[in-house]
Amino acid sequence: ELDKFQDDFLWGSASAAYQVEGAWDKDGKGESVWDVYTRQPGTTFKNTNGNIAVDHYNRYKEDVALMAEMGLKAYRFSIAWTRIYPNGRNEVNEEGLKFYENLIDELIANNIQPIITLYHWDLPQHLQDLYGGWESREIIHDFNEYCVTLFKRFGNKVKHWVSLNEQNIFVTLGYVTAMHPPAVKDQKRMLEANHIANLANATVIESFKKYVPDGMIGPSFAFGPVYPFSCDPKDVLSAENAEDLNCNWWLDVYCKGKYPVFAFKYYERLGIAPTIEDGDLELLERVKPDFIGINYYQTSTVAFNPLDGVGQSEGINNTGKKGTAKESGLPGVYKNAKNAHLETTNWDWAIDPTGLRIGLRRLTSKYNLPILITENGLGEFDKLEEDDTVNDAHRIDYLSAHIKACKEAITDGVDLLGYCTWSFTDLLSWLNGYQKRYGFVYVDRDENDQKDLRRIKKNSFYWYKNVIRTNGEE
Ligand code: BGP
Repeated sequence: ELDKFQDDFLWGSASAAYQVEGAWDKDGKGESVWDVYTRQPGTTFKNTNGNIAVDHYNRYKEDVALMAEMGLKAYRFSIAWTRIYPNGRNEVNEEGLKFYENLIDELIANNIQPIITLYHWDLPQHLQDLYGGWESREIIHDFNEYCVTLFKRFGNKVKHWVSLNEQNIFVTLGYVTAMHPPAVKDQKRMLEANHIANLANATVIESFKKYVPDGMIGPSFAFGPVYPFSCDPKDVLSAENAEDLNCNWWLDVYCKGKYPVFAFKYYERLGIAPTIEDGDLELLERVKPDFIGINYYQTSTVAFNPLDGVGQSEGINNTGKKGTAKESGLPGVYKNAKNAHLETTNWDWAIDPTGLRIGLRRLTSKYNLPILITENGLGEFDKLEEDDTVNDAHRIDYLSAHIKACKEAITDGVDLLGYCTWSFTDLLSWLNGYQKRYGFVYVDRDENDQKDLRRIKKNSFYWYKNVIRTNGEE
């Protein structure tokens, strides 16, 4: 017999500003690094960008009406820093604040709790140009000012906040694989920028407690629990390495204020460990999040990799053709391996609901904090039928299996606050354009043709509506 979801469980769905809003230059908005990056040909799939995205900026009322029809309890969205501070600092743009105020009020009027993400990758370009963005400690002050502006303005209405979305992804893709702006390949710079992001994260969490003492805040981490390829101790050790470098490197800092010993030593041996200044560790140890946010899509399986073995590659498939992800690894440390027990999506992401239960338990044993699933979902090609239906049974199967895993994890003792699917409407996938869809609501557009951006409810819309209505008992 499994435990029930708590009565105030946050059945939600999520998005991010750049991926849905469009209106990239409207009402005083400044340019973000993504506005600029996507203008360079070849940076994204078929050169798609978020200039119009799914036009949520102009259609937010229609979108919230659909959320209300579904009975959604929570909607996680991000605020574009460049709408609030067009240059990232100094001058506040009231029109930007007004847009989010209207959205928040619309959500609350429909009994939907807003969950605000403070940073979902759309850094003001001006700060990138001025001092190198995340590579300068000046950003700590600017990010904090921006956040405090939002805490003061919305803290009385909004109780759940996410500080940084997937710091592990934006620093790795930004500074190691060069697939996100600023598209640099330099591990040392990644580790420095990452340390500064840790300090910024802790600083805004500390501010939050002052301005919104009755709220909750935490970072969202892209969590891929690691499995050893086999029980060969060499594979098991490789999995320990990967877990330390790819998970604990962030989670230990967020939750314990410490870098994991093996990983730090490893970077020290390479001469690239981050520069720790006086007071840094005190700050990181002093500040704890109220919950851990996790974005869960898949587990990773790793095997032994000899010193002359496979090296770092982009390792991803952004074509939608199964089996095209490249091999990737760190020589002498680990390499990624295919898990024969798991099916994958067309983008080679392993489908693993049990991995979610395992991950939730690992986090609970290690950090013992409440957890909010801030993203989980299936990216697929969806087909709009002539009768205006979308049969996304594969998505229903995926989500339903993951919700069951949540229930099992709760029964195991995990303190789970809520579950946000990625995503509510279809939206822009950073590197995969518009063909990789995640929504409950189909949006009629493709890579370079906006068509009419019409919203059409997929079958999963009605299914999730019932999940919410029955509090997960369906
Ligand atoms: C997460 C991001 C989201 C979203 C999602 C799906 O990493 O936080 O913004 O994009 O992944 O990823 P993708 O669009 O690459 O399929």
